[in-house]
Amino acid sequence: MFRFLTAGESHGPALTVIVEGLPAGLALDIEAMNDDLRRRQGGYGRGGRQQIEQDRIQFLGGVYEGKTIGAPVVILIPNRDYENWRERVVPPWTKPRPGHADLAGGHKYGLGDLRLVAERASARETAARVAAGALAKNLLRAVDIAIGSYVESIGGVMARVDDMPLVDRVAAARASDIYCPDELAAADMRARIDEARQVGDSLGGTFVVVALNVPVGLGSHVQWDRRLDGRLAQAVMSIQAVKGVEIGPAFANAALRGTQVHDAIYPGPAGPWRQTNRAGGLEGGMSNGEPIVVRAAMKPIPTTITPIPTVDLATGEAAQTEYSRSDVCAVPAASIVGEAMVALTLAEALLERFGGDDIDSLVRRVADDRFSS
Ligand code: EPS
Repeated sequence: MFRFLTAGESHGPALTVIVEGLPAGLALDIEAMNDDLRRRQGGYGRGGRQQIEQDRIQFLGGVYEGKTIGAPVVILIPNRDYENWRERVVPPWTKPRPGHADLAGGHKYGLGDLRLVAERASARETAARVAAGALAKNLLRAVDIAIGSYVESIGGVMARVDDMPLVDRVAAARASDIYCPDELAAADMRARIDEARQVGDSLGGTFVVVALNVPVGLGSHVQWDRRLDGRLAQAVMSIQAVKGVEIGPAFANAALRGTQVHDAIYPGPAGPWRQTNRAGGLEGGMSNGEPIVVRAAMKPIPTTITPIPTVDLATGEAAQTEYSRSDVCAVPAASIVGEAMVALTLAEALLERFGGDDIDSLVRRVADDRFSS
């Protein structure tokens, strides 16, 4: 069984994650893992907090001489900002920010100080998810599965990438400070973010995660909770501020006829072959061998300099939200979290299908399956 759990608060001593179920003997590319953490911290539109943090992987267990040993892997990411906050006396937060977890979380857990809700709801937690996802990517790389992402839109500015192959989109996004493969659109996105910063507002957008060379048959059609499209949607939807998830061009497909949507199958030298991928790599809740394409919509960050009407829960009176430091736009960062959540979901599905307590037997089984498909 492959599973992971994160713990830690945004301004607590550290974030941590335990990942269980990775096969033994998996070599870990620590530089690539730290690079994912660095990419998550970056992206045009971030606020002051990222000047303070410098996230790096620290292993506390499960790894020996750069390889997994089959035991749970424990990763620690210290919060540098902890030192700045531990002595600070902060009055209780009683004005819930619309769009944040504050109102429902305070009610549910009986916490009068809404900061205690926000501390865990904060997207700072995604550093731990990206660390876990980076671990999963080592497993996926061992069987030649590649994960990438790109920012597709910010604040209504859309990238035009239809003519660009997926691999080029992902490569161009890596070279961009806003993780967008279309340079013209990227310039407009930056301008939109600058403008939002100036007027004290925030922006959302969409990003796309792709998985290439995924073996056929991950997930299953036989039971609802084994369907890989549903599992991917849940994993990506669970990212803070994500409110929509789409597999392939699903919403556009809904307006077309069946013969315009379904990807015709042709005989090819390496087995059945397709010219199109409007299914986004998933049919019947299973991977079909085409690239998996998952799109996510992120709402604008709920912490805005411009106040939003709310209620002061201490008095029951009408009030305005109070600003606390935040990002203007975190869509680029969220795209890296999206990669992590897709990697973790695929790692789980891969291990379900091919098993393997050690990496060599897993790699052999995947290779045999690809050969016979
Ligand atoms: C966040 C608020 C900001 C973000 C934070 C998410 O943090 P702070 O309150 O310390 O300024 O920068 O994201 C991170 C710290 C991170 O590493 O991604 C929130 O309220 O969700």
